[in-house]
Amino acid sequence: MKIAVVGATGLVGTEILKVLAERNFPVTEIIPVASEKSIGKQVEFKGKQFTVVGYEDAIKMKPAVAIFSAGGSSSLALAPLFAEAGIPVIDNSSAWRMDPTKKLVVPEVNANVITAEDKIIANPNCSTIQMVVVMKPLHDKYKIKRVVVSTYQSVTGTGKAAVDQLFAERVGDDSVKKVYPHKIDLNVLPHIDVFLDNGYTKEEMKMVNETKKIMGDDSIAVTATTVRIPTVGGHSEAVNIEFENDFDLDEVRRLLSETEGVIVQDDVKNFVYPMPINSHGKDEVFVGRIRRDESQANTLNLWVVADNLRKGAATNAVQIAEYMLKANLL
Ligand code: 2RA
Repeated sequence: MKIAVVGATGLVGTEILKVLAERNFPVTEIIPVASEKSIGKQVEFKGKQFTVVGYEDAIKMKPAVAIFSAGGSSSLALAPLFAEAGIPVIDNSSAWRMDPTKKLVVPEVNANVITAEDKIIANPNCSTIQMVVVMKPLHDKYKIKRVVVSTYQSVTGTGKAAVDQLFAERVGDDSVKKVYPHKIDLNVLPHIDVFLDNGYTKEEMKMVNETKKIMGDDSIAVTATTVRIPTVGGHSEAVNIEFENDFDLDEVRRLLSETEGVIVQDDVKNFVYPMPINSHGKDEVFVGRIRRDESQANTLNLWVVADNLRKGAATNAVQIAEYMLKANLL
């Protein structure tokens, strides 16, 4: 089947191509789509070269699905054009996520909400995805009341220019464009995306609002502090979860280890816990430091790590396409 990747030359677009190839999605032809300046460039997929085209040509080529990672404004403008031509869109930007007419999907949690009427499906924010994959089995069993999350996010979440800034600072090169308002190497920025009137950042409010929508439960209280750290391998999160009901720690470990897409790494005696350096390039969500919060009843502490370009973006989008294919929706 023909697959269009819109934003094919960016960090996430490149990862989408890798994930499609690795997971053997039944691709007959890749249609790489990018902005004017990249049209005509070559993109490699499974050893073959494909030429980057503009969106109008891509629509004419009638792909079975278009996976978008081209930023919010491109998505707002272009996704409806694909959808109107009957091409389902899976969109990585924040443009459609909180639109009540659009589904926001993490396949392990709520793939079943997708119907044949859905022509634009939203992929959630990276930091939200890895958290809800772990929350879902625990919510089903013990009912979550409140989540307090602090994130430690990779510069890859900002894009290639941020990776360049980090490595340039590391070698004392001052010539690159700065994408953060401060130095990022040897530093920590309690600031991801723009600040809002309530004092939170947009990234923090994404974690609050998207979590409720994906879990289909507005009663779950969430508060977040999102932080950028000088790493590239993935996002890490300290997650504190208060349940309605008490839990058994061994059962929590068992539930998580039986959850699709989750790998438990929790053997502190041998210093085994998830780290972004190990999640890099992997599709799963890693969880460890599983322990009771001794300061409050029915409350659990977890450390959750995933490659934000993979499960946090490309892998999740490809998994949505896989689900749609299996459900005869493509
Ligand atoms: C970040 N959440 O890490 C963003 C990327 N979508 O900045």
